[in-house]
Amino acid sequence: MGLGNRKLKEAAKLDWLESRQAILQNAQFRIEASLFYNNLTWNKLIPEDFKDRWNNAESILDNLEAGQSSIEKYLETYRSNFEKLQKNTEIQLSEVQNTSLRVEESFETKTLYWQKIIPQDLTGRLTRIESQVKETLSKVTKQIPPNFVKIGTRYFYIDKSIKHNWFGASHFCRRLGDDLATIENEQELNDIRARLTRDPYWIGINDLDKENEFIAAPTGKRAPLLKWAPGEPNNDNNQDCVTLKSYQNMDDNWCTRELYFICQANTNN
Ligand SMILES: [Ca+2]
Ligand SMILES: [Ca+2]
Repeated sequence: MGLGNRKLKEAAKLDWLESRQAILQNAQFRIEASLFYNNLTWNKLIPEDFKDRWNNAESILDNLEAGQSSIEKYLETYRSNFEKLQKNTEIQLSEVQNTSLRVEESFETKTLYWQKIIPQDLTGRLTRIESQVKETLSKVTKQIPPNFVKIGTRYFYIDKSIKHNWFGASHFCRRLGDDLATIENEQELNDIRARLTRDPYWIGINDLDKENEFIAAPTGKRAPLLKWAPGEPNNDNNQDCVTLKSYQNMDDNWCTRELYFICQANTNN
């Protein structure tokens, strides 16, 4: 082959190489440009403090998860405690209800028992009984004063413990609602004398107002019966009040003497 041809071939090769080189450069440029623009894009898209913010967000998320876990644990404990409390409350309520039921049953049983043994008209019956008792008591106390004995048809109090002068004795009888005794007839006189044990006794007769005019103190009138012991009344040194003895009929005596006495029951008042 001639020199000219060789040169042409070399030139063609050189052109080819140059063209390839140009393509390569172009490609390299495009790659570099692409990288450059990609970096720009990423730099635009990803903020500079991305890592810090990411870490911070992760940290917050961790805390939130931990917090949520705590809350769940708390809620679980709360639910458990609440259930226990509810259960205890139900048990207590049940116990209270049972107790209440037992009390009501017991009360009902007792009420029924009392209703059976206590008559329904108890108050009415009691009031009637009280009224009858009061009436009977009133009659008895009017008719038979306490400590009095029946002699004949009348009642007498024959004192055996306290001594009084005639006036004190009269006062004593009046405090009982009665008077010193006057004697109405000989039978009564004998019956009273038979009961005397601590002679002498005052009776309700005197001549204080007018000498030798013996009156019955309760009435102020002449004594219904005057039955004197022998030699009486002698008004010995001014004797104006009358005594009676078991072994002796009436005798005028000194009113100031301290003696036992006989009261008569005034049953008519
Ligand atoms: Ca006298
Ligand atoms: Ca006398």
